[in-house]
Amino acid sequence: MVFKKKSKDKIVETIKISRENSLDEKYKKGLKKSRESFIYKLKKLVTKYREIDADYFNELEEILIMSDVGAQYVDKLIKKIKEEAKINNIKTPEQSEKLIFDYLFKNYLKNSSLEEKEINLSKDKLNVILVIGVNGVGKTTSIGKLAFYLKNKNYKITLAAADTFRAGAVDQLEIWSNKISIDIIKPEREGQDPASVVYLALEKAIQNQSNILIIDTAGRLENKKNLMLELEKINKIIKAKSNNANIETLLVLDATTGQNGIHQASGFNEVTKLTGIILTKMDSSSKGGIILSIKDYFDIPVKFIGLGEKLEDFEKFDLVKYLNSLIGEDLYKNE
Ligand SMILES: Nc1nc2c(ncn2[C@@H]2O[C@H](COP(=O)(O)OP(=O)(O)OP(=O)(O)O)[C@@H](O)[C@H]2O)c(=O)[nH]1
Ligand SMILES: [Mg+2]
Repeated sequence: MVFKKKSKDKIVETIKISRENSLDEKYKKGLKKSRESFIYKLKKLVTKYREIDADYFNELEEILIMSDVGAQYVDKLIKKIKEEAKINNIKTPEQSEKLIFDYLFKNYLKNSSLEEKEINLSKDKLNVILVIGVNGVGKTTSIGKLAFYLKNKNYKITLAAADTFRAGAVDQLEIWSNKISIDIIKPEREGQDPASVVYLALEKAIQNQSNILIIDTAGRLENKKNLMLELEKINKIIKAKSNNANIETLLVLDATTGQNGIHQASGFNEVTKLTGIILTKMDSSSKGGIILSIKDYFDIPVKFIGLGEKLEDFEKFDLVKYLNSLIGEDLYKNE
């Protein structure tokens, strides 16, 4: 049998397409619960209402709030849909649905492009990623996943175990570093000042020419004064020691905690400048709308999402894949 040799371009293209397909699948699987709660209910409105009347809008409001889109955002959205429906003479729930999706899409982007929402990493200088958030949201797990994700993109990574507060936290991060085979800087003694671990880790990351240093911190309930002091100290050291590094401060939020996440984001945002959010446990949540709500409220983009407990259940946040997965149709495309 004679096989026709595929051109290199064609093979590269095939690999690209299959990677994209598996990414789409990952999103669809991870957002299954949210999709079921959101779109199935929305579809019910289509059979229930012939026209978009006051009852329709009341039910729509309830569905959006139950999906954690957030009351303030839902208000804005419903007003906009009513306006647009009037202007464009839209009468049916089917037509209204498309207006809703388009509004969600456009409002997420507001004044910026899709690319601007990505993590800012340079290969020419050190990048420091500081990971913060309250207890148990998935900081340490996300750091393991993020390190794995970035290592696969050929970055050299060092981890800093600056959670010196909880017994076992350092070991937990070390397990990840062993699994992925990357360097980790640990405290020399229990209860050591986290800022001093950051100091050592920066030295080490510069010395071993890492591209990225990812810093794990202790989970805390927002005791603002202490938090502020500690983050201030850590930030000062990063600025002083890191030779003008790119600094990303990522807040980890647990999607299952719903609107409480907004409250947490607000607390941390007052204390330190957040550059992005890692939203974990999307697979366990049926309230995927939280992403839209956070973006609308703070204009802080979700940069990564956790889609399960495995190392590879973690992806860069992609608005198109997210909305398509939530809607259950490939309605939008990445240009
Ligand atoms: N299903 C699911 N579980 C997750 C995800 N991310 C984290 N978890 C789980 O959440 C739990 C807490 O994760 P940790 O990484 O220890 O959270 P943490 O924020 O570091 O916790 P503290 O250090 O105690 O503040 C673990 O059982 C993780 O497996 C996710 O995306 N999906
Ligand atoms: Mg932790």
